[in-house]
Amino acid sequence: MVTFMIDNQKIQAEENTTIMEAARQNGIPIPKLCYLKGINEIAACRVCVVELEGSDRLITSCNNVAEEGMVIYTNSPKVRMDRRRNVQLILSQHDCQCVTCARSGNCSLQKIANDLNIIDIPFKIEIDKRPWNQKFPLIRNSAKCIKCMRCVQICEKVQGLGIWHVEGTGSRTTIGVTGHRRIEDADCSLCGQCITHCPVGALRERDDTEKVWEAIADQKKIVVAQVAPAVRAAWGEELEMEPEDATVGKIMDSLKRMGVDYVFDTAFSADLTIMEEAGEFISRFTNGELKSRPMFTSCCPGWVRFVKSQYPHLVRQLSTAKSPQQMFGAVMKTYFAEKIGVSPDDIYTVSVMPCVAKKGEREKELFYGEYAGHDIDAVITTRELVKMIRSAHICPDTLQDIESDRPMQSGSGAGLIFGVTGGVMEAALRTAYHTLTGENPHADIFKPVRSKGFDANSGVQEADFTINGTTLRIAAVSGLGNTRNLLERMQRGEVQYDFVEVMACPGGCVGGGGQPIHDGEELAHERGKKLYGLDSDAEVRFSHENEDIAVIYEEFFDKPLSHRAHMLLHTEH
Ligand code: HC1
Ligand code: SF4
Repeated sequence: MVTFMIDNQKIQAEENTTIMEAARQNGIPIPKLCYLKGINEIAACRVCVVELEGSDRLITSCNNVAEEGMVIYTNSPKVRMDRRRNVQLILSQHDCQCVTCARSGNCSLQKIANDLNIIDIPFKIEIDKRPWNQKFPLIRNSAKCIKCMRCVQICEKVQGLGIWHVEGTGSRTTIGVTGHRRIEDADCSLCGQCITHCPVGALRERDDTEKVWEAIADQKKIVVAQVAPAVRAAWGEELEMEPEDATVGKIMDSLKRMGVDYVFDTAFSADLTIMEEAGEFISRFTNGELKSRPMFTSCCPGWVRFVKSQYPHLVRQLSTAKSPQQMFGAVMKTYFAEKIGVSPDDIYTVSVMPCVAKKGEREKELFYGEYAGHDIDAVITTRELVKMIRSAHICPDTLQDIESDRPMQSGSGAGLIFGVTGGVMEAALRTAYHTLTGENPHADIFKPVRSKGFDANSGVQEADFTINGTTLRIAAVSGLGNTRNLLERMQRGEVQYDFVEVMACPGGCVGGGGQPIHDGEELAHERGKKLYGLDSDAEVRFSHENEDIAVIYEEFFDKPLSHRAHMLLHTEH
């Protein structure tokens, strides 16, 4: 332990604790912009400066450790002057048009500038405005970039891709796409982690809300929406709702009030995915095709983009089952269109997802009879959903819990846990067990694949399960850096698996790149617990026991892996 003073308060901390962390533990917040624990501790912004008695120069608190006998001031006149000047310098290179910024009201720079009462910028304004492909799902606005390096570090250290790099030096330092490529030619997985870790509005998703409003206003279109599992675990955060109040039923109500005609829960099509994927796994596992082991899940489009660019030889090992988003779109434009007696062309499908890569996934085509189009017409993120609720002037307090529409109404607990790392695997094993043994396991026996907590560097869960005398070797991994490590270990022959689940975002979809942003605070684990709670309270916890799934097979698909199922529910990657 070391003992020292911060702001005239005697403090004790473990050795090697940074000044910032020791202050935080004692209720003394030190402002920061670039710092991200364990990922970005480079003091690029110099907002966290503090004064050390006996030293002429101010020091940064994020990367200097507290030492015995230090006397530190976090808010002395010298500190305040320097901190203000540092923020003013950052503002002199920042497009300060806050009212039209996607992050207005949730911007760390706006907050610190306000906190420090900065009302003028006494420096020459120099904004770096570069062109960007506005059609790409990930949008970068160089004029807002504060060169904090968080995007560079997250993409490199956590996602193992290194799409961003530093260009230039001194006041001309900026961030660009590595290799001076265009973003569409880089290997961006569209995981969106650089967006959720950006402290300002330099990175965001492409806004697709106007497309949805236009479809709603179009009298000829029947707008049919689906809501992903992980959205319910996070949407209330930005609306300051209590977690227990922010139910999926209220999302359904908000969509209906905006003018959406039909609303559905993606948990239904997650169950459909399980029926197809568990069937596919058992067939691949039992036909002795050793070369195609392990089979990889394919419902996460960030992972699919990653494997295609980084490990193309593994693409054939992806499950051919479409993701729940795409399956639901296909079902809405065929089975559902027939049910309500309209043509697929009249249906406009919208999905509400915690994800940016889903905007890329929707570009895949769907052909059905005369129809040539897409499973999904528009994808909005959880953040865009909240913006639509706000722009429709809907007061969250007035929302009611309403059910999703019929006939694809119910989703099982297994479908709900798709939104958290390990959940797809658990759901698939529950149904595979039933297929192999003819009976249900206890719903929680595959719990070992659940993540124990959020840690960007330990996102792999491994387990062996013996069913009917056959042992299955399973892994579930989240975060693309962790995924790369796992694939390398597999290629070196250090580990062998039969079935592997991969989610691009740390923690799974609950930590998705389209979820509400809390300035680098990781909420994936907390949100995941909410989905596990919904699963354990669910009446139906097995995809194969979902009665609406039984009906759709009976009326339309016949059985898993049938010809029609292959046409509509499977894809080539
Ligand atoms: Fe996901 Fe999925 S779980 S990928 O995270 O398989 O986005 O929630 O909708 O499609 O169900 C996301 C979540 C989501 C799909 C499902
Ligand atoms: Fe990297 Fe993901 Fe951002 Fe793409 S979206 S640049 S892969 S962090």
